[in-house]
Amino acid sequence: MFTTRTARAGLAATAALTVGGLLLAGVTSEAGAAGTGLKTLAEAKNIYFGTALTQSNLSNSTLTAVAGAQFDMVTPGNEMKWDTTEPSNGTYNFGPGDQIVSFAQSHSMRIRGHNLVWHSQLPSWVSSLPSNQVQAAMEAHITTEATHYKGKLYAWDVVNEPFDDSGNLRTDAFYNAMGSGYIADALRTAHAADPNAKLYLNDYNIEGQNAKSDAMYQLVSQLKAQGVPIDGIGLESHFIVGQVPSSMRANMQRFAALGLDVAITELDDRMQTPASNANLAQQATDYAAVVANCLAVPRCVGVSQWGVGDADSWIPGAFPGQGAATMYDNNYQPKPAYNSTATALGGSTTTTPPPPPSSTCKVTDTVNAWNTGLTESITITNTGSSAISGWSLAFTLAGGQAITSAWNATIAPSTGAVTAKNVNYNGSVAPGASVSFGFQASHTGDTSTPGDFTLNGTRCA
Ligand code: 9MR
Repeated sequence: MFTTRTARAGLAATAALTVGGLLLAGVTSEAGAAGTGLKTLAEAKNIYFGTALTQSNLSNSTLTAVAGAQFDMVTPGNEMKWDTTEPSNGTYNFGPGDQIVSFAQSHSMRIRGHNLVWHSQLPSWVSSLPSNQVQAAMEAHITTEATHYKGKLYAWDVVNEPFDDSGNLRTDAFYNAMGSGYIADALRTAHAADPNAKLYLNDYNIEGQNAKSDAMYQLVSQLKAQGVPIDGIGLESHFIVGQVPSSMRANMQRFAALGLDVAITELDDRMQTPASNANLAQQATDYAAVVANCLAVPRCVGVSQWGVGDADSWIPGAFPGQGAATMYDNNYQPKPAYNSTATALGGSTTTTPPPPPSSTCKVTDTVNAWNTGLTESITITNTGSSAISGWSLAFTLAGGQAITSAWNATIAPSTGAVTAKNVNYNGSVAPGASVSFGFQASHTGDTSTPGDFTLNGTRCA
């Protein structure tokens, strides 16, 4: 099983390397570096972790810094769609898409082309064509765009969202002109233009097993049986918190069993805003579950989030009152879902351990307590190799303890986190030497001694 994905990843890497000799160095050094971020964790598992980027995103340096550091796959959010690339019949505009490609290449990221044929973001001239001209227009569009980007893309979403919410093929311009055969025709045309790009059908609400994913399964079964070039299925994965389908993994496995790659192409997980902590925690659980599903299915090639952070997500615009759907907040700070994703990818999110005790000081303390009071005697030993000239020892008293008097030191404040400082006659401590001081305190039952001591800013053993 593992071999399958390793092989897939290898093929994918080859595709990236053929983008140009320029990329070779970048990809190699990236893979070799002990980097951080989701992409590094994902690559160690032979998958990618991607994001969508739009042209306007590229002028936000905070966003692009996160994108470049965390993700190794880019899907253009809008820039390769028909309304941008061929706004009028035979007039092509690849400038915006080229900018995304350029950003991706300069950051050693691969690219999922999105998309060639879609009922939406389709210029009106296409749907206004006489139906006997639609096939030629579609084939010309696919051929011209896929040829323009030939060799630069890892994959193409050749047909996007072909099904309606009930699982019937949408009766769009393409279906109306050609029937269901437009899909095979689109795939064949794309394959002829860019034989090395992985060719996908991509849709939403096909993540779990349901009528719509059943319809997609039937369609791709037939396409495979007919020898139509199709390589993968994109599961968009626009989720609502707490609603990742329990059948998602089994659903992915059945597509994989047809000999297809599966990709999570547009992951986000929306909630009411402002986000509650409970929903952010559920979102973390959801993201981890999606990543785990991908890792569990050898033919799952990667996960892409739709956008970098909540500030650039499409959700608030499309679902008023909802948002917070990504791993990064409005300031591009990681959210709980980022940590759960990193953990699911095999990373560690344990907090930085405290520095090991210094070898330059050692503290012992003894306490003598009675029902309402205590005395404590503290000895500092200079275990370092240089003399201490003036000392300041910080420690925290147990709750309820209040210092009433001190000797051989001045201590302030009287409760909580306190600092004891030398008096004029005991500030110098030679290597190997010790100095002692003490205090009397009242207490309310907790007579424990401080756990940590910090001498002149350094923790002591
Ligand atoms: O993110 C895209 C957004 O900027 C556009 O306004 C929107 C128009 O439909 O399309 C968004 O991306 C869609 C993607 O292309 C296909 N799946 C659903 C995505 C969200 O609508």
